[in-house]
Amino acid sequence: MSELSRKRSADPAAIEMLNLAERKQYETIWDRLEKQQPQCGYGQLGTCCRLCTMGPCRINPFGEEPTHGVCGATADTIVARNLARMAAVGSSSHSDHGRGAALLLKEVAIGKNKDYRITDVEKLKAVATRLGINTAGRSYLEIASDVADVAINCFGKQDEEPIIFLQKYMPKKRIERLKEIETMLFEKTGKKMGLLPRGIDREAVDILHRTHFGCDADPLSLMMQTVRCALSDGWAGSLIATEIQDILFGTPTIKTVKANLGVLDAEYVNIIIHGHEPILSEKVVEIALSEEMQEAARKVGAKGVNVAGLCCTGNELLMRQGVGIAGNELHSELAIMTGAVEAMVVDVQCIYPSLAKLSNCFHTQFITTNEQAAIPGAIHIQFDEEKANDIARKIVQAGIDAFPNRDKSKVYIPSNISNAIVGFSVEEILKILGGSVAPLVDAIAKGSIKGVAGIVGCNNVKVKQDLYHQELTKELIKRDILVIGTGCWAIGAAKAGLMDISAQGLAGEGLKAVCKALDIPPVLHMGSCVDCSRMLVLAGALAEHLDVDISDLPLVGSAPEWMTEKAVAIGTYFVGSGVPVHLWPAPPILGGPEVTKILTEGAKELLGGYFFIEEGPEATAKRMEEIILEKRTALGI
Ligand code: XCC
Ligand code: SF4
Repeated sequence: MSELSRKRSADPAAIEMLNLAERKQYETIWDRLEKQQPQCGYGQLGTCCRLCTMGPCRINPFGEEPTHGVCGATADTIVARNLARMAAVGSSSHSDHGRGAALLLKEVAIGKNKDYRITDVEKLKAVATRLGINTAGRSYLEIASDVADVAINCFGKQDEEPIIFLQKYMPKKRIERLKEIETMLFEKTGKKMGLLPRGIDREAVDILHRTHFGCDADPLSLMMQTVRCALSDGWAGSLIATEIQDILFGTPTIKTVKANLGVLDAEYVNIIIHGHEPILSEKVVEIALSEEMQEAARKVGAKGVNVAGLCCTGNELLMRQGVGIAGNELHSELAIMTGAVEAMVVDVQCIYPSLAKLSNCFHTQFITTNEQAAIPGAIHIQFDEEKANDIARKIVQAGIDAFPNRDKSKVYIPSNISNAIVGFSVEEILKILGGSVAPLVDAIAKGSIKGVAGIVGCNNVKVKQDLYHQELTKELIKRDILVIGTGCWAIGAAKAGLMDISAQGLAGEGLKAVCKALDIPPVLHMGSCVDCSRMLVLAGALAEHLDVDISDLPLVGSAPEWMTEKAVAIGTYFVGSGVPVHLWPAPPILGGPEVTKILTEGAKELLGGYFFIEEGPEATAKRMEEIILEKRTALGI
């Protein structure tokens, strides 16, 4: 039986839990994938359409009939519309998260919300200054109110100007390049194809509109709007989430944390927070760790309350508060199966509906809190920022109340636990570099670091959990490529010990020397998925320092186990920002040869960033290194 588990995950803790699942007959996401076989080939190629009720239509991939949908749509039209919609959904998820942060900042600034406060005034002033907001002689609440207004305006403004956050954060050279492409495309085709986003909400709605029945059928124009929408996520929606969360909860600082299921403690009330928004999770941590709640836990026979994170809200907590992380996305069912989780508290995104049913096999309280992610079978405790303290108390109490119902005979916590050094916000990176990116640029110019690879994205049950993440990361650092990243990749890397200082030993000589001098691991945790914006800001700082475009830099991205629509948005905004991005598994575009060509070759020529597909960590690392060397040669280094 362990044979099967070993095929499913590279994480020893997961393998143990999968063995247990098999013994106890708990159904897992891996089992459900098997039941879905064979999966639809049209869907995999992207050539099925159900945008109207004359369909569903599908296109024969072998060039035989049917070659067109009922309305006459080609495979490329169908593929392009489907991909555009994926990016719109992904961008909207990140950006709506950013909106929540912006609205909360406003409420705090005007004194309407008393349950939250501004933690990082220095960051507030830095963001305000960058946005051109006057800070001299003003109270920090006045400044915060203005920052919130600028952010909120990015969502709903109706003029044609690029979004303010993008204007103030994206390097000038990239903005100019995007403008040039817009002009060039108009001159060449006579069609208006915009790349600079006007409003966050608008660009997603634009995609919904243009992919409605009987609108845009042109793959190129659909793909350009997809890039525009994704850019509104990277340089505004997600960036707003990151910047404002830093203001509210503090900019991450370097710290050592623990990762993997071993962070759960059998003697404590264990509360896992899963999802994405620190507005909920920060509060739950604050309340759970209060003396009042610790005492309440002791009263029911526990040693106290232990909080652990999962997925991206877990990343937010570990970056800012040093809270241990129980695992990445594929750990969410496994964590409940330990039988030691009193409450799994979730907000939005990446939460399997299956968790409700699985929780019923245990005493675990599966608590949903957000009206945008209600799950049948869960206990819903509606979260409300204005009553955050009271509601968080109720949530933590529900966990404590469940402790006496724990069935000790069902408890099994794998002992696996790794140390990880995390907290690499751009601010911290600059601090360790002595205040400017110059030392990093020098190390790259000298070749001790060949370039920088950003790895992001999910676990995908179709890929052996964490294997690609770990092996690719190791292959890259071995080649003297500094690896930075976010999301479930970061958790996978942390669990594998790749963010421990000892990982320096796995790096090539050049990278190792730099990491030793700076006392950092060769693999840097930059946060949650919305924090991919931190990587954009870092890339921007490098580009401005050298007075080049981002696309000139020896940077490359990868999402080697991706699965969500948010990952499509992230990949696309990196491409739109000039960074080549590797994807595995292949996105559902291969049924559209023209779309595939636009996103690979076409994008390379136009944007400098482009997608490429490669299978296997070694082949991918090799290709990523080649790209970096190509960029180095062009820079003359
Ligand atoms: Fe993917 Fe974001 Fe979700 Fe993990 S949590 S599964 S999007 S990597 Ni952000
Ligand atoms: Fe078929 Fe066209 Fe309707 Fe799509 S939009 S389902 S291709 S008729």
